[in-house]
Amino acid sequence: MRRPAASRTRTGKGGLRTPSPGERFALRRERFKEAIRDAASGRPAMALIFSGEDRGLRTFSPDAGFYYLTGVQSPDSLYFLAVSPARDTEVLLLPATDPTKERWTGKVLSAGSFTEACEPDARRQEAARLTGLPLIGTFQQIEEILARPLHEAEIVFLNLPDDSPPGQVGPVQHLAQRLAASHPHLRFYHAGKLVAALRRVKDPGELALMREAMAITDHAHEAILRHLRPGMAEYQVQALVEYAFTSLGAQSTAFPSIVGSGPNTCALHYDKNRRVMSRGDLVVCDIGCRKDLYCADVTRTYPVSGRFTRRQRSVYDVVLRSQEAALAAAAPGVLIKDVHRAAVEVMAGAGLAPYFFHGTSHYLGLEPHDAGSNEVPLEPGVVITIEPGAYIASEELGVRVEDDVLITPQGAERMTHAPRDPGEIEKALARPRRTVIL
Ligand SMILES: [Mn+2]
Repeated sequence: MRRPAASRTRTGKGGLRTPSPGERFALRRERFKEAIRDAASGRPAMALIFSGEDRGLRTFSPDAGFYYLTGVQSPDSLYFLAVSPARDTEVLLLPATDPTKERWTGKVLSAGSFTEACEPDARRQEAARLTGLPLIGTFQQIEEILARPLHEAEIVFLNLPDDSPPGQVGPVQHLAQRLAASHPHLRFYHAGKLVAALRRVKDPGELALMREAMAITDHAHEAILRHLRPGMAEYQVQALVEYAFTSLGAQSTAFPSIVGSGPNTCALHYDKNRRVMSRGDLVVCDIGCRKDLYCADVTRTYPVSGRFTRRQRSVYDVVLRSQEAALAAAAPGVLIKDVHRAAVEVMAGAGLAPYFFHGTSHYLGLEPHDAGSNEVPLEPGVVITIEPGAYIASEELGVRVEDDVLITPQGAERMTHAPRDPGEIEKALARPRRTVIL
């Protein structure tokens, strides 16, 4: 059994206080260390978790597992862990501090150095404080750091990317191949699943950030309801949504905004957003922002004219009932496929099962489709989406309704609140609609 994620640290006086960032990440690493020890069954093992490479002008985002364990967003960094019966070693390697580069790209968390008195300088101290990791070096020291543990270790866990294109060997695979050639006794395993299992249950700090991302995404939906009108282009809705995200303090979108109207309501991942909408269309708006790396993901389907047609409303009602059934099914001990079954049953009862051809839920967190196994029962602290849909292409009629849901000890809590009741949507759209003037 997993221990519940700790939210507070006991103080000396027996009181409770919110943990510092360093403590929060140290706690996650303790659980990771236990997972590595379990997986290695007592044999000496190492884990190498890389942040990923900086690719020049493209915006860098760190490997989610690396960020989860360290809180570091710098490229070219490594969290190194060696466990053996004798001792554990943890080292954080960061990019060397490079003031010349920082003139172009700004400050990043970097390794710093030592003062003349041989003490860690301010940059190194800052890195240690934010991560809770006292041993810090530069990424160039990787060979030196690995030398001794490599003699002892029998098993190596690496965060190999899951989705690297076939045939393409990235730097992590390259390192693995090199180590395998020079140390043939080593056995290599993927660290991703171990970190994913930890990431599945969110701690209170993570939930707080997700609630912020969700509140901002709800606001963006309300902004759509104030502006949606025939003649508006899908990309204008997208612009409005992304303006709301940024102006409300989100750093970015969590995924490309999907604004699909008319025939595009039936394209699940449509993100071209080029069509001009007309009276009579539905528009599926599947949007989400990111707050401090944590994601929201909320879908609503609106009638562009302000009123659902009788047929649109009947399909919408079924999708909403299907979502309610799935929400009622979501609880600790239940599998994601059971939540899906509850949604499908309602669709099937209305003859819409053939038009619902995707899963009902995915995990949500540091990634919009977050890590975690679907074979493990839901438990308190897990966040999933519940998003049934019906897509009748011959009628250009697609409906999806998606909310973000926290599993609680009692069942499930809907965390997102943008209007989804059809009457409420029509009422909101009956107000005079604003025009965005630039
Ligand atoms: Mn989703």
